[in-house]
Amino acid sequence: MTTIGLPRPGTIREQMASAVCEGLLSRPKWLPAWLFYDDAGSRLFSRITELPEYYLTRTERAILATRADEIVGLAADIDALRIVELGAGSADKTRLLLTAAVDRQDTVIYEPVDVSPSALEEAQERIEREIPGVLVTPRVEDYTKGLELDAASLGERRLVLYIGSSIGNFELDEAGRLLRSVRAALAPGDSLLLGVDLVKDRSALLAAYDDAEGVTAEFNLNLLARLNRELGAGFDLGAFAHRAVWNAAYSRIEMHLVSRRRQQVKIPALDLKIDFAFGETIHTENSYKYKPGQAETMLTTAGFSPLATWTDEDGRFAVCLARA
Ligand code: AVI
Repeated sequence: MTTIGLPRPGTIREQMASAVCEGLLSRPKWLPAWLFYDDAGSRLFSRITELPEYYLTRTERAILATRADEIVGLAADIDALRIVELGAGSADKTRLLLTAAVDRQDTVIYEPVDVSPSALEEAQERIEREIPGVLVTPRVEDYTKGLELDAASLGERRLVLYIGSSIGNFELDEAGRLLRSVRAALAPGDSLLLGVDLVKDRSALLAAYDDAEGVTAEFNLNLLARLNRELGAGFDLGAFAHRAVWNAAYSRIEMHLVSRRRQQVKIPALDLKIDFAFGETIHTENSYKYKPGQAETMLTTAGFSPLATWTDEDGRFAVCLARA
């Protein structure tokens, strides 16, 4: 199974078609997690981040709220800071760091990197309106295929943000490659801020990925709804159930869609008829949970020197700062 790695070149529809053929003709069946994030899926993910069970977002936010000045101070050391973010920046967490940078140096350049021009436009409009002193220079780029940054000006340090536990959706070898590509794009003295979710009590993990209101179930099932909308597939959403599993051996939460009955699903546009046995699953996502110290080891292997790690008092989430 590949994970979140974004589609290869070609239109999104072509990429979706090839991912669906590859994943649904495999045993076990799988679909890549990038398929979650159409407009409906992105809206559902925003709702997930506010759920009481989904501790990740609010825990990381609380760490950043307490530590933003310290992080910016360590990253900037002698020079002015330019902040790069992988992904188009969830408003309030990024805002904490940008505000700390503006307090320190009056103006700051913020470079969000994302494949979605509309997400970047929205981030630019919102951030420039809300935080005077921030100049947003968006970059449309798929950072999962290697990051390219212009050389920073003399006397300028870059701080790359990769927060939100996004790294957890990559297989460990893919995550290592991603960190190495970030390191390759940076100059010595630049830094990376990485947010990782930590291993914890199984019941807390399962609740975060199978909430009482059913928003995560809807998010998972939206993947099939998207295939119906965009490929004319014939999935009966009522015939599949959301399942979250804690795979302790791999230290990851897995999300699956379980066939509630024996059935055949037709996707005429792809000339596919997919048979499902009763209880057969489509594996849709992995979300790796790191052991304490694991992120720092991965950062070191990728060529960074870990500078500091901050966690909440229950040790649920870690934010690591490392220097290139
Ligand atoms: C985007 N990513 C960090 C989320 C996670 O927790 O792995 C995606 C998600 N899947 C289900 N809920 C949230």
